[in-house]
Amino acid sequence: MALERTLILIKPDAVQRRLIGRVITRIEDKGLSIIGLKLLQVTPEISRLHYAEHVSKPFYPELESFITSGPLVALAIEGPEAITVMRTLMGKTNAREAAPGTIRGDLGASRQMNLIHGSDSPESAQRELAIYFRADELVSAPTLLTSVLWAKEEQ
Ligand code: IDP
Ligand code: MG
Repeated sequence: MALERTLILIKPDAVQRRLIGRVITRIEDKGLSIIGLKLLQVTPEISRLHYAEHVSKPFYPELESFITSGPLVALAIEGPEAITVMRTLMGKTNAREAAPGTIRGDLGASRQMNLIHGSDSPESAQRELAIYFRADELVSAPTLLTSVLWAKEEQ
């Protein structure tokens, strides 16, 4: 099973709503490791880099003004199949349609202000992590819990 890294953003709506702790708790509860963490203000330049696939879409101007509207928290998360595990934990893009039990499903009701970003593939994860973190800002340490969180072949 692949040990993966993924980029998570706790978006400005969640920061404004004082939900940083609750979102991080859900990630920690799942057993994933935080290997990088910072609070920052995204600039229009970073937004265009990050959302390169959406820049030409009609909703991009709104998305840029939302993602640059205030501080956000960037997290580098590591664990077995962390990319898919995080996408499942986040729920569907439109928080109104996201299942109860997911972060978006429980905490939001908007398609745009949907609290959290998570990379959608290994290629995106690598590309996006490099936007927010230098290699020396990531600290991956084995957790003592590994043997009680995952079977040998899952680690
Ligand atoms: P994802 O965040 O679930 O991967 P994407 O389709 O990659 O969803 O869209 C990126 C972000 O752009 C979404 O999380 C959401 O904040 C915003 N967004 C997506 N679709 C729309 C839309 O149709 N209108 C407004 N904002 C949107
Ligand atoms: Mg996406």
